[in-house]
Amino acid sequence: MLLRAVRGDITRADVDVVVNAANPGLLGGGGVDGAIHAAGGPDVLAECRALKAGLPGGRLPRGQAVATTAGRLPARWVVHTAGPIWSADEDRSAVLRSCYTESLRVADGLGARSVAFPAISAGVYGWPLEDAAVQAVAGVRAAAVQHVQEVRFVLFDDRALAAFEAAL
Ligand code: AR6
Repeated sequence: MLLRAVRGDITRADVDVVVNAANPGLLGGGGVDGAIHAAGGPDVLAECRALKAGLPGGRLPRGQAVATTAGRLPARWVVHTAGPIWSADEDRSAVLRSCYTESLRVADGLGARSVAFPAISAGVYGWPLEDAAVQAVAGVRAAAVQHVQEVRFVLFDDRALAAFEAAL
């Protein structure tokens, strides 16, 4: 797998799979989740609703991942994962790494060759950016894949890009 970091808007990424930093309720939100649903359109939300109906308690456990098609996005699929909320008292980093490993497992199962990730948990969920980047790279490197050849971290600003470049 080739791993690289670029600056940009993930909704415009020309890849097979875009990973969404969602929440366990799966029905959209702010940040990158809001941007993916806005750009992807109502079909993505409708598929999320259907997936949610099949989950225990209607919730996706943090660190796990599910796939929908990508609606109007250039990508073919969106893989939705719910990151952990940052805690200074509890080490939740295994859950954050799992978001990356599980998302890649799901993407690989779809036959995806290229996957774009945002900086999961590094926005609303408050994870310190430098460590979010370290966990992201570790989570990706822990994945065993057959089809995925490229993992692209698509970062919204220069600070996030610098953090991921350092982690890589
Ligand atoms: N492209 C790439 N990165 C983006 C984009 C974009 N279009 N928009 C934002 N980012 P966040 P979280 C960056 O808050 O911390 C939602 O309400 C952003 O700058 O989107 O996992 C969900 O529904 C930051 O670096 O995700 C959940 O409730 C990174 O994406 C909650 O927020 C992640 O920020 C998830 O919080």
